[in-house]
Amino acid sequence: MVKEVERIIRGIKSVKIQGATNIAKAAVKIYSISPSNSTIKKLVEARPTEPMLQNVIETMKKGAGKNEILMHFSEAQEKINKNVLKVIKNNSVVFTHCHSTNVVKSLINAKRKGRKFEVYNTETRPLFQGRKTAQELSKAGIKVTMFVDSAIEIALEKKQDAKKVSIVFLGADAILKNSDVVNKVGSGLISVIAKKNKLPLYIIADSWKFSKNSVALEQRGYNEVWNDKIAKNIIIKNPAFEKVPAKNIKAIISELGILSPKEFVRKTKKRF
Ligand code: RUB
Repeated sequence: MVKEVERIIRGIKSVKIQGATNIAKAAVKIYSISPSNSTIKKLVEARPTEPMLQNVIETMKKGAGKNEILMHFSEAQEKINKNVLKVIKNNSVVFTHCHSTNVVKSLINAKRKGRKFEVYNTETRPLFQGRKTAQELSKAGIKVTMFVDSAIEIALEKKQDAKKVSIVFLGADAILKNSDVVNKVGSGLISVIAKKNKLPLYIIADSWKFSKNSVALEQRGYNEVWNDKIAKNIIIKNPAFEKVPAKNIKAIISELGILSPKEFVRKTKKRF
C-alpha cells in the first residue's frame, strides 16, 4: 500500500483523525490515491461506525470527483450554520459533548454573526476530545465551561438560574433508518437527562451520515483507558459510540433543514 495511504489509515485507527467529517475527508484523499478494493476494505474496517465514510466511497465509485465531494462538505456546513443560527437564542447556554466539526463550526459561525451565548461541554474520556472542542471555541472568543464526564447530570440540571443549559447540540456518526442516531458514548445518557429536564436536543449533522444498513458500534482497546499492564481479573470496557433514541431528539439540523428525525429519514433514504 502507498505510504501516504498507510499513514492516513493509521491516523484514522488511532483516532488522531477523529469525527465523522474528518474521517470522510481522509477517505476522499485515500480513494483519490488508491481506489483499490483492498484499500477500501482496510479503510472501512479502520472505523466501522462511520457510514459517511462509506457513502463518500460509494459516491466516488459512481464517478464523483474529489472536489465535488469536498464541495458538498463545505456547502452542507454553510447551510447547517444558517439553520443552527435559527435555534440559538441570545444569552443562552449550549451544551455539547466530544468533538463534532458540524457542531463546532456552526457555533463559531453563530458567534461571528453576533449571537451571544456560552458553551458547557464534557472532557470526553478516555481520549479527551472535549479539550479540542473547548480550545477551538475559546479561540473563536466563545466562553467554555468544561465538566468531567461524570458530572453530566450536574451540568444539565435545569434550575431557575438563567445561566443553566438552554439547548443541547450533539454531532452524529450515523443516522439510522429507524431515526435513532449513533454518536460518541455518553450521548444516549445525555439525551435521557436532557429529556428529563425538558431541554431541546438537536443533532447537528451532514445528511450523508444516513445509513440504511445496521451500523456496528466500535469497541476500542483497554489501553486507551489504562495504560499499564492491568492485573488479572480486571476487564476494561471501552465502547466508543452509542445510540441516541429518536424519541429524545427534538430535530436533526442538516443541510436539508431543521427536521424531525422521521422527516429527516424520509427525505434522505432515497439518496443512499
Ligand atoms: C466523534 C463523535 C462526533 C461525530 C460527529 O467521536 O462522536 O460527534 O463523529 O463528528 P470520535 P463531525 O472522536 O471517537 O471519532 O461533526 O466532526 O462529523
